[in-house]
Amino acid sequence: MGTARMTFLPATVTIKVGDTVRWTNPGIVSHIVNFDPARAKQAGSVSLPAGVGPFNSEEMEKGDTFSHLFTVRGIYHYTCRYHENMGMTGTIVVR
Ligand SMILES: [Cu+2]
Repeated sequence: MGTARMTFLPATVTIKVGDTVRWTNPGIVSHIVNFDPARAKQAGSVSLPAGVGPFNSEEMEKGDTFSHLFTVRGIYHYTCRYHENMGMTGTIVVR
């Protein structure tokens, strides 16, 4: 038993163009990595650099991974579709 940690770790990651980020769900609570502003609970909580289309993971259960190749510079703010209101948000900075 214990308290689930609804967070992305680390919350902010800085990478270079052409790098791939991989998310892993180590816990029993399902998550969806959400880079789609239309699916954000609060306006502005998801934002992408100009010209970047929305994307997201499938539902991630324990042990599932999701990878994305970042090809456009800029700042990406993303959320967990389920736990945005619990503060489960993150930032990818692509330089
Ligand atoms: Cu979540």
